[in-house]
Amino acid sequence: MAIDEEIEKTKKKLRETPVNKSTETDRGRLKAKIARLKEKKDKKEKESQASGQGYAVKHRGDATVSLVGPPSVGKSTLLNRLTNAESDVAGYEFTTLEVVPGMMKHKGANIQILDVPGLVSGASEDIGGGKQVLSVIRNSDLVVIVVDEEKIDMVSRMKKELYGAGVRLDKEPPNMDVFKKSEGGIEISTTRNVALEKDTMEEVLRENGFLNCKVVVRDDITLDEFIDGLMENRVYIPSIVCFNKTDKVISSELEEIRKGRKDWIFVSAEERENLEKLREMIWQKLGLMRVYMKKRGKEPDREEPLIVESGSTVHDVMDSLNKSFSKELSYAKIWGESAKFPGQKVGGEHTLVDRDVVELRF
Ligand SMILES: Nc1nc2c(ncn2[C@@H]2O[C@H](COP(=O)(O)OP(=O)(O)OP(=O)(O)O)[C@@H](O)[C@H]2O)c(=O)[nH]1
Ligand SMILES: [Mg+2]
Repeated sequence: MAIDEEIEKTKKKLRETPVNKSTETDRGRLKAKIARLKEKKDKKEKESQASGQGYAVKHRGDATVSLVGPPSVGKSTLLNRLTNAESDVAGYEFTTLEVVPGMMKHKGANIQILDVPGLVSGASEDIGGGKQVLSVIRNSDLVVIVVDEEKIDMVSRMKKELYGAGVRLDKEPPNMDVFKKSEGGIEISTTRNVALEKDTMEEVLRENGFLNCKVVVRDDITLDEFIDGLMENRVYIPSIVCFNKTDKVISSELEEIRKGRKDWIFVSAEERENLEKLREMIWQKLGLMRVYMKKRGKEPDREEPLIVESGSTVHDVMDSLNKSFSKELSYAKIWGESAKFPGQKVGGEHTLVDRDVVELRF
C-alpha cells in the first residue's frame, strides 16, 4: 500500500530527526505530513467501507457510553449489571465479538451503554477489523476503559491506541481558529503566551495545503495540538478508567494499586460492589442535568425529566424539546436552585441548573 509505505517512511525520518530548537520546524513538517497521510488513508477506507458491512449501532437515549478493554476483564458482566442487556459472559477470551448495546436508567435519563470488544493493540492500524470498533468509540459521548489486575498495564496501551485513531481523551480542543482564504498567503496571529514558533506553524500549514489562510492561536499549545487543530478527524471525549474484579484482590494489594490512581473507579461487577458509584460517575462525566417541565397551574412532571447538557439555558431547553413554538417566548417561570425565589420570571438566556422546574409562557 503506497500510503502506508509513505507513512512508515515519514515516521522513520521523524525518529531520525533529533529533538531540539533548530529542528522544530523540520519535525513540525514531518508530523504534519504523517497526520495528513493518515487522514487521507482514513478517508479512503471510509469510502470503501460505506458499501461494505460495519458495525451498525443505532444511537438511542440521551447519551452513549462505550465500554472498552482487553478480553475477559468483565465488560459483558458490567454491561449486564448496569443495564437491561443480556450479553454472554464466559471465562475465556473474546467471548463477545460484536458491539452489544444496553440501556441504563439513571436519574430519569436513558444512557445507552455499548460493550465494544476487541480494542486490542493495532486497531488504529486496522489489524483485525479494529477500524469499525474505533468508529463506534469515536461516536460516543464517554469512554469507560475497563481493566482488571491482570490487564492493568493495558490502560496506557489502549489510550495510545485511541490517540492514534484521533480520539483525544479528557482534553479540550486547542484554542485556535483557521479561516481559509482564496488569496493572500498565510497570516498567523498569536497571543503573547504562545511559544510555538510561527515558522513552524507556517511549515505545518503549508504541508497540509493551507496556502492561503488566517490562523489565530489564543493559547500556548504544543506542536501536536496545533496539528490537531488543523485536522478534521479529531474527537474530544471524556473518559473513566474502571478497575473491575476488586473481589479477586486482597485488600493490602488493592490499597497499593489505588495509590496514584485516585481518579480511577474500583468495582466488582460480580459482587455488585461500587456499581452505584460508577453509575453516578458516568452521569457526572457526561455533564448532563435534569430539567422538569411544568404546565401552567399543574404540577411538574417529576417522572420524565428532560435531559440536557449542564449549563443549558431556557432557550437550549426549548431547542431540545424538538418542537417548533408558534409564538416567541414571553418569559419563563422557574423554581429550584437557579431561581432567586420560587416562580421567578426569567428570559430565554437564563442559565438553569440540575433539577430546576421550568414553565414556559408565550
Ligand atoms: N471475580 C470476578 N470475576 C468476574 C467479575 N466480572 C467478571 N468476572 C468473570 O470474568 C470472566 C470474563 O467476563 P466477561 O464479562 O465475559 O468479560 P469480557 O470483558 O466481556 O470478555 P470478552 O467478551 O471475551 O472480551 C467471566 O468468567 C466472569 O464471570 C468480577 O467482578 N469478579
Ligand atoms: Mg464480553
